[in-house]
Amino acid sequence: MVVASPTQIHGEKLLAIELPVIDLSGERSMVSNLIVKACEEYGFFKVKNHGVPHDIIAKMENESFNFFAKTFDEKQKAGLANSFGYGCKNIGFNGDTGEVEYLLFNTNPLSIAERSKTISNDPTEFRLNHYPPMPILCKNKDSSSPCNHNKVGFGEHSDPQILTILRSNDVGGLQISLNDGAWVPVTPDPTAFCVNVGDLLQAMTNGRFVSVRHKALTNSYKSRMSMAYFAAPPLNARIAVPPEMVTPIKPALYRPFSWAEFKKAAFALRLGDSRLGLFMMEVDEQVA
Ligand SMILES: O=C(O)CCC(=O)C(=O)O
Repeated sequence: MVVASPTQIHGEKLLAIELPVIDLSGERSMVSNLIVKACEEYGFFKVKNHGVPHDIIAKMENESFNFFAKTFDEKQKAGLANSFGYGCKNIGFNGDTGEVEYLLFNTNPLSIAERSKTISNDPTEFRLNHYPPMPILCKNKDSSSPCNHNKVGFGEHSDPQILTILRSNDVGGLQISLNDGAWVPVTPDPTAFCVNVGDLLQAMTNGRFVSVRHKALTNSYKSRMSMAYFAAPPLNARIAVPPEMVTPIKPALYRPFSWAEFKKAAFALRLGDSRLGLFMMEVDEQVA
């Protein structure tokens, strides 16, 4: 069950959300049911006993800190982030910015293809995000109003792919948007992975699973480091809802499209824009 508990962030009380935590070492059908429930209710959940050895994650985190501690000139030698490389503050190609620096990697397609039939064996994206500490300058110290000016590291967005696997160090900052539009912080847990539904999975399930909007704020005195793997299908994959998920009560919400088409549309929009909106059926097209 999901419970919200108050967290104090620089004077302002926000409700932190306890996302469902799913133990992947459990019995398979039970794990599947829990994942479905979490995808329907929150679109976001944590997994433990994921099988990725702790020492590999720790090594990855150390190497990441070493990289981001280098000078700007050194970091730029990794190449530009327009394909795979280093980016700083600019997110995407349409003017979005945030207090974040990042490294984009190619994943090992062969290794992924060995494990999944759905996820593309085209190179997919792996991203390291570093949010340097941003001290909070509180101008009105004498005022009774709360001093809560955490900077936006990574602005509000949903992920376009099928799903994302996100891991962070023990520094909070991730927030998700609930149905009512309220933003709630997610408690960091470096031993778990967060999994979130992406836009494609929302379309493939006719809106049954939700692609949740999320953002990351900077911490005032500690670095947040997150790593995200974005699981996407092959470029020519046709994204369509299976007929059994379409009923007179729940007519098809989205018209079929290819991942290439969706990606192109996503790249032309701002980070926070709704991309699925472009692929929604008109009411008179919605036949069950
Ligand atoms: O750093 C985080 O927790 C969020 C990162 C994120 O949303 C992204 O890389 O798309």
